[in-house]
Amino acid sequence: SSTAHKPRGSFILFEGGDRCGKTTQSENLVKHLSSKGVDVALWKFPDRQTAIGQMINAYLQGKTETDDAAVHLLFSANRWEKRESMLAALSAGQTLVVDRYAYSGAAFTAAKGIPGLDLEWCKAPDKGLPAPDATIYLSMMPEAAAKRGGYGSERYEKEEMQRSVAQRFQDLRDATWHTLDAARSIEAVGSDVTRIAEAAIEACQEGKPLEHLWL
Ligand code: NYM
Repeated sequence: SSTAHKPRGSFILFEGGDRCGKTTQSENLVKHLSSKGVDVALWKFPDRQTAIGQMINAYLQGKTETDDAAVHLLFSANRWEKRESMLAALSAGQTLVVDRYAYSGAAFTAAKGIPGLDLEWCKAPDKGLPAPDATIYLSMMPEAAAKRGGYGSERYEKEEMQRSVAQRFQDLRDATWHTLDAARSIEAVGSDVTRIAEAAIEACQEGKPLEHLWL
């Protein structure tokens, strides 16, 4: 079209179990896109800087015990409190590369297997949040992930839990979803990531509207 309006940025999400390489891949993608002149920022959830994020951080580090439903709602609130600045960045034309989001929220809580906290319950508080344009799921067998220098010491970083999380992620697959075999080299995974991200950015430039989660 002939409008002078700047096209919106794209929302590119990385999801996966712990130690699947999300952080490396998201950082490499941001470096690559910046070098090509793309206006891009790296975001990460949980955002441990906010007051809510500090409560989440204490829980993950085992310093506090929080009811499972309550902590689930804190993770969700931590996304809602960032919603406005997320929408502002995207509409200003900035592409956001995001390390974890609502799919992690639903997968990790549902993986606990607590009666009542099923996948539908877990998805409910995130309904209406900005939806990603592309979700890059880095798939890796928990056994292989564990061999990558071992899991850390945070809550959930156990093979059994990770297997359950991987199953819940499968139930969350949608039209934005791209599964990559993350057991390959950083470079091999990275070239797939670049291709998916560039296609998502192009679609947004061509006017693809931003969608909302799980309505
Ligand atoms: N996590 C992350 C959740 O349980 N719910 C959520 O909504 C989100 C975003 O927190 N084990 C879990 C997944 C991870 C941990 O770890 C955050 P990291 O290493 O900062 O991505």
